[in-house]
Parts: sequence; structure tokens; C-alpha cells
Amino acid sequence: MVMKRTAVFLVLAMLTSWGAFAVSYGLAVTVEPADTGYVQLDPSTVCQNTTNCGNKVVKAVFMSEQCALEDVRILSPRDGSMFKVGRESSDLPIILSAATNCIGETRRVTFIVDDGWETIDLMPDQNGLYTITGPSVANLGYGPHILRVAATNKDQPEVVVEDFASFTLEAAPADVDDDTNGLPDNTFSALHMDGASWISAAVVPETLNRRLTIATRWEAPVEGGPDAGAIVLSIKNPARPAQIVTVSAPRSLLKEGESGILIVQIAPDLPTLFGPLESELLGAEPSLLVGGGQYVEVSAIVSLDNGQTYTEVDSGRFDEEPIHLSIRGLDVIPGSSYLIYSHESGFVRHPLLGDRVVAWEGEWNTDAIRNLVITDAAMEADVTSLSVFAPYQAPLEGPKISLLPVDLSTQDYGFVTLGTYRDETFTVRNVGGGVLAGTATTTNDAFSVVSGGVFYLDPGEATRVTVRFMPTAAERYIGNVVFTGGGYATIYLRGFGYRDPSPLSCSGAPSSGAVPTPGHAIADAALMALAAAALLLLRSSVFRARGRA
Ligand SMILES: [Ca+2]
Repeated sequence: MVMKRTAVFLVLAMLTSWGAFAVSYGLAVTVEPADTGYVQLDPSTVCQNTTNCGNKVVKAVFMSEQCALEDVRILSPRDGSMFKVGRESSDLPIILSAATNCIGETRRVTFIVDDGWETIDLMPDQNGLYTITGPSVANLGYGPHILRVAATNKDQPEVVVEDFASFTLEAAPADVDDDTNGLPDNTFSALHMDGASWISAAVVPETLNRRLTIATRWEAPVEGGPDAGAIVLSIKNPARPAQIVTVSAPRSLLKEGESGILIVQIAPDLPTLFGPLESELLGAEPSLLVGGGQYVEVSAIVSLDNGQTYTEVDSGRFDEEPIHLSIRGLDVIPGSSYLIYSHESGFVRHPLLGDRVVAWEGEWNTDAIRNLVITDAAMEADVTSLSVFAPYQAPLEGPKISLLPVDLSTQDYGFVTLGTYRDETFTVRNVGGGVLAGTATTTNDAFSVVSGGVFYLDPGEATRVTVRFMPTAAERYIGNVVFTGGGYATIYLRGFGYRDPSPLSCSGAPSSGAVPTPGHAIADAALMALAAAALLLLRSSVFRARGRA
């Protein structure tokens, strides 16, 4: 409830002194209605000792309306939630969120789970949302649980408002996510009612990192029905304890008769989020990821027939009612230059593979980001288009070259049979701003740049440079590969030429004739072509992603 600010009367007092005598005039302040605000003296320290007041004019300043703390709402897990937990995800913590009606005047919010676990949050986000990490699924155990929340007002007298929510944890059968991509293969049928939620931590085989997913279903608000507040999803990687990503969406995003599911996925890198092949479609990253940053994919799907058919929520709805994104646990300094970028991605439903999130071609941009706020270790913004989001350092002024991995200083080619060769590939990245125009050259003829020797890199863009070692004598070779443009980088190269007594026994081709082509390269190319064809098939059978706002 918002109290009406009315009046502050009599805001002046005069304090005088003559020599050793002091006279003070008392202050009389009335705030109406009573208890809706408070008053401070300015300067606040004046005349605490009436013998040392001097000639001073003191004014009383109306500081703020005092919010009457009447309401604390548990937003996650919502009352009645049923969590389905994907396989191998039992170490995921349950994230607890609550909000009060007194944004900015709530002193603390205390969360208690099953009367045996308790913690306090003192740091709400910009929307007044208190979010903390609760016990893990394994700690809680499957079955029903009770969450209690208490909030305390900033000003005296302290008021505690309590609220309760019950929620249930359930191990999802393996066939709910048959393809193990971390999403239910049919999200609506897995989450069949309001408040049903999904969490999983799928290991991506190609990167061995975990793609964390949380999703929850909600129904459109009903005329005259209870307003259950925002839909809030928070997720945290147990391996990165400080980092919590929270996404909150207004319940009214859905129109009459609609059911919706909000989905948040996070990963430490793009190949983990989208898969190695899909992530190649994304445009070059604009800058370096902020330390402690993660990639956050947000999707919202909607159905008018209880999940029989569904599409993504039309992006135009977020213009009116943006979604709030908070990324905590970042190495940021308040007031410094950081940006949240987004890049198009989409939610698709494949008849064989099931529900999945895919990357689209495009560019990273800041078009969908509004009201970016950088606070201690956190970045928050309202977003008007759903896609993948990431926190970046502001691009540097000039181009700057960097090698990946950054600690690579020596490449040892080992023993290479005469007449054959060995290739090694290095990644060069522009970690500055502006275009980096550069070259890669070698200092010994036994080493040669066979691809990527000239590069033009936009900020954040990377390229691969392949250097071949092809010895001509049975001896030791040393050299360097030197990268120029946006500074200078070099890698020390070494290798041995080896005279094989039986020239056909090993990895290489005969020395005469065409340039040898290792057989596995052909196999790789065939696999890539197959994968690309599968991707095209996938794309042709899905609905198209949302446009940018
Ligand atoms: Ca799946």
C-alpha cells in the first residue's frame, strides 16, 4: 500500500547563543497522516550539545514516506510448485525469491525451509526482489517441502510479515528428456499445470561443461483472480557459487486463455549453451566477457490449446512489458563501462529431436537492453526481446591482438617423418576495438602458414591460423610464428625430422606426388556436411525465431 505524503509542518528553528548562554528553540514537526514519513535535521549534527550551538538556522527535511510493510510474497518456488528434476541434477540448489510491498524500505527478508534451514537476504535487486540460494535438491530430498518467508521493515517499529509456500521435488523419468539436451522433449506436456517447474544440469559432451536449465509454467491472469505477482526464475551453477542469474517476467505477458512457459538456460561458453555447431552461427562477440560472466538464454513459449501447439511469445509484447534480467557475481566496478549485449536465438520444436533452443545468424547488439544498472558485482537491465544475453566489457579503443589459449608460448611438433607433415592450429582474437588487420608469418622454411595467414578481425572476432611443420632432413628444427596487427604476438615452434625405415608404415603419405592429405580430414569434412544437412532440415521444419525489438 502506498501512503499519501501529506505535510510537514514547522520546519524551522533558530538557535542562538550569547557568550556562555545558549538558548534553543524546540522543533515541532507533524507528519500527516501519522507514521507516513520521518524528518531529519539538516545539518543533522547541529546542536546536540546546546551549549555549543552558535547562530545556526536549522531546517527539518521530510525524508520519505514510510512504507507500511504489509505484504511479502514468495515468488519462487511459487506455492504449489512441482519441480521436475532432470537426471544427474541433484546438486542444483533451489533458488528462493520473495518481494515485499516496501521496495527500498525492507530491512531484510528471511527464508526458512522446512524449519531446518534459514538464511537472510539484505540485498534486493533494482525491482526489490530478494533472491538467495537455498539448499540443493539432494539436501532437501524428493517429496514435499515448506518455505516460510519473513520480512522486516526498515523503520521502527519493526514489522514482520510471514508467508508460506509449499513445493514438491520429483525426479523426472529419463524419457522426459530423451535426447539429454537439458530441456523436456515436450515442455508443455512435462509441465502440465500452473507452477510446474523443471530444472536440469545437462553435461554437454563436446565441452564437458554443464548447460543449466530452469523453466516454469504459468497461466494467464484471470479477471478478478488473485495476482500471484511476477514469474521469477533463478539459477546458479553449483561450481560458481557467487553467480546467480535471475529473470522475472510479468504474469500479464499472457493474454486470456493462454498458457506460457518461461525458460532460462545458462552456460559458461557459447558451445555449451548451443552446441559446438550451432554456436558457430553466432556473430563475433563484441568484446571480452566480463569476469564471472555467463551466457544467458531466455525463451518464453505460449499455447492457446493447453500445449498441443505452441510458439514463442511475440516479441512485440516485451515492448510494453519488458522482462527483468539480473546477473550477479560479476567482476565489475560500479560506474565503469560494461554493457549487456544480446544476440538472436530461438526456441524450436523438432518432431524427432524435441524442444530445443538454437542460435540464429546475426550480430551481437544492445538494441533490446533498457535501464542497464551496474551495482556491486551485478548487472541488471530490462530486456525487450528474448534471445541470448551476455555481459561484456566496453570495447577498447584500438585493436588488440590476443592468442588463445593465452598462456600458449611454445608449440612442439615432435617427430615428423620425412616427406610427411603435421599441422597445428592457433586462434588469434581481436580483444580491442576497431578492425585488426594482421598477418601470421614464420621464421624457418620448415614451418609454413598454410591457412589464415592474413586476417581482418572485428572487435571480439577470432580466426584460426594453421602452421605446418614439414621437415626436409632428419634434424632438429626451431622457429617462430609471428602474429602482427593490434600489437604483436609470437609462438616458439620446434620439431624433429625423422627418417622412417619403412615409409608406408606410419601416418604420412609417400613423399612424392601430391601434397598428402590425412584421411581423417576427409572423414571430418563428411561429418560436418552431414551435420550441416541435419541443421538445415531442423531449420526448415521449425517456426522462425522472434525478431529483434
Ligand atoms: Ca530434451
